[in-house]
Amino acid sequence: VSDPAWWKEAVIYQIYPRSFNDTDGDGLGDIPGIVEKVEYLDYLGVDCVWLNPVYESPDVDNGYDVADYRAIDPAYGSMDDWERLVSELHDRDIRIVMDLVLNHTSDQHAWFQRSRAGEGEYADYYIWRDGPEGPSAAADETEPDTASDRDEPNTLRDGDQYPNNWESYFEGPAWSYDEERESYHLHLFASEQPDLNWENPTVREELYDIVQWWLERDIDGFRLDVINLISKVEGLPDGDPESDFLVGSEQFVNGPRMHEFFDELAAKGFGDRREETVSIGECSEIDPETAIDVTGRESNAIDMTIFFEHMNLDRHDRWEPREWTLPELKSVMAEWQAAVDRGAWVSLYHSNHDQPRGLSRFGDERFRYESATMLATCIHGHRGTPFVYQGEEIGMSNVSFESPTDLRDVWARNYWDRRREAGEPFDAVRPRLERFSRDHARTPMQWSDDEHAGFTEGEPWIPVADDHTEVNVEAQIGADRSVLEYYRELITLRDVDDVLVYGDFELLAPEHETVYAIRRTLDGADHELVVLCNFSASRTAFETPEAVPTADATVALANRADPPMHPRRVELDPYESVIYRVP
Ligand code: TEU
Repeated sequence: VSDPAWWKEAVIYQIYPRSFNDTDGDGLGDIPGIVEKVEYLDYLGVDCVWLNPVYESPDVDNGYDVADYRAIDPAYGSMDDWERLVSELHDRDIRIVMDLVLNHTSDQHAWFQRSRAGEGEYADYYIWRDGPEGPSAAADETEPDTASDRDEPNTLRDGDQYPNNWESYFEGPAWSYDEERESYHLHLFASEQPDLNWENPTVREELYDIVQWWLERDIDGFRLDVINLISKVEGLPDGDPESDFLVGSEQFVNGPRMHEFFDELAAKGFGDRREETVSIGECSEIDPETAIDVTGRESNAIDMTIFFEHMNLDRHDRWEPREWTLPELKSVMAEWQAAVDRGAWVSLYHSNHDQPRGLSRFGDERFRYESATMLATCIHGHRGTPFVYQGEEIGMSNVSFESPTDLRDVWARNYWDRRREAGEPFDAVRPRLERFSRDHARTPMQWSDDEHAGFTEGEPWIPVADDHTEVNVEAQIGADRSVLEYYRELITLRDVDDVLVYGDFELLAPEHETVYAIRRTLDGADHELVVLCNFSASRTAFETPEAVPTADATVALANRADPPMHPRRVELDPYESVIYRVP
C-alpha cells in the first residue's frame, strides 16, 4: 500500500457533546458524560473521535460561535475534564480531533467587542463596510437586519441597502448593521458569527497560535469548520443574483488566497506536528477538482475534505424537497471516488450534526435494521475515511416538529421566521422543516429505554425521540439484528482488510435503479471485494457483470442470516447488503 496513514485506516466517530450524555442533570451533555462513555466507544471499535466545539460560547449556533478558543465552556465542564477525556481516549488507543472554527467567531469574543469599538489594531480584525450611502445612511433605516425588513430569500432589496448582495447560509443578508461602530459587519452565518478578516496578517497569526496551543495539548488533529470560506475576493464584489447557491458564493467559496492561507496554516499552525496529525477540511460546495488540489498538494495542508454533493441530491435550493434517484447518488459518489484515485481523500458519511438522519433520508424507517446496516455497508464500501455520527450506529431516525417551539436550530428558526413574515402558516412550512432541519441530528443519544433515554436526569435541551423505548444502545448490545453489533463487525472488517481501506473503487451497474454495487481491488492483495446493497423495499434480482471475477467468493459480512452465497446472480431482500470476498 502506498502512502499509508492512520487517518485513512481509521473510523471516526463524531460526538455532538450537547446531545451525547449529561452527568450533571442540566439537560445538556457534558465532557464527564463523554468520559463515562469511552468504554462504549472502545466496544464499538472506533479509532478516533471528532468532538464538535466545546469552547466557551453563547451558543447561538451551538458552539460554532466561539467566544474564547482557549477555554472549555463551563456548561461542558472544565479543562481538567477535557484533559481526562483525552487521556482516557488515548489509553484505549482512540485518537481525538477538535473542531476548530477559524472563519468566524462569536460576537461575544473579546476581539469583536474591541473591533466594534474601533479599538486600535482590533478595528481591522473583522470585515466592516459602510452601506453604499455611507456610514450613517443605515441609521435612518428601521433595523435593516431584522427579519421584518428582509425580502424573499435570494432577492435582497435591490442590493443597495447593504455593502453588497451576499446572502448568509442562515437566511437573509450576510451583513448586519452594528449600532456601536455605525457600520456593517460581514457574517456568512448568523449575525452573531462575524467573519474574521483573514486578509489581516495579525488575525492569521492569532489563529495559528490557537492551532498550536491545542496541538500542544496532545490532540490528534482538527476538523476545520468551513475552511474553504476564509478567503474573500478583494473588494467584496456583488455576486451573481441568479446564482444557484447563495448569492455571492462565487466570491467566497474557494477564494483567491485559500491555498496560500492553507499553506501558511500548515507551516505556522500545525508546524512539526503536521505529519502525525490529521487535518479534516469541511469544505462547503467543494467540487472534486478543487478537492484534489486541496488535499493532493505538496504542501498538503488539508488531509481530507468533507464534501456535500450527495447531501444536496434530495433538495433544490436548501429547503425544497427534490426527488432523487439511486443512479444519481451513485454517479455523485463515483465522481468523488475518481477524485480519490487522483490524489484526493474524503470523509465518507451520510449523517452529521447538520443533516437530517441518513436512515430517514436514504434508508427506510420501516426497515430500520436492514436499511441502517445497508447504508453503513455502502458508505464503508467506498474509499475514504468512514465517519459515524452518534446515534447512527443504533439506527436513530428523524423526529417530528409539531410546533415552531420545537425548533432549536438557529438556521431552522431563521427560515421559519422568514416564511412566517412572508405569510406562510407553520403547517405549510412544516414539511420542509421536517425534511431538512438540523435538529433531527441533535436529539439526545438514546442509551436506554429510561425516561429521556438515559441521556439526562434533568429536562433535555431538545426533546428525546419517542422511539427511544425501542431504539437504544442497551437493547442492542449483544442482541440479534442489532445495528450496533453490525457496526462493530463492519469496523472490525476494516481493521483487518486493507482492500476495504485502500482498494480501488469501481462502480458496477451504474444505471441499476435499486442496487448499489461496488468492486474493490488492490494491487498485491490476495482477494477482491464485491459489495452489493439493495436500496429498495422490494426483493430485487441482480447479476454481477461477467467481467468481475466471482469464483470461490465467500461472504465476509451480510445483514441477514442467510445471504446468497455467491454474488454472480442474486436475489436481494429489502435493504439487504452483502460484502463478498473473492480470492
Ligand atoms: O457547517 C457549514 C454549513 O452550514 C454548510 O457547509 C452546510 O452544511 C452545507 O453547505 C449544506 O449544504 C458548519 C458547521 O458544521 C455548522 O454546524 C455550523 O453551523 C456552521 O459551519 C457555521 O459555523
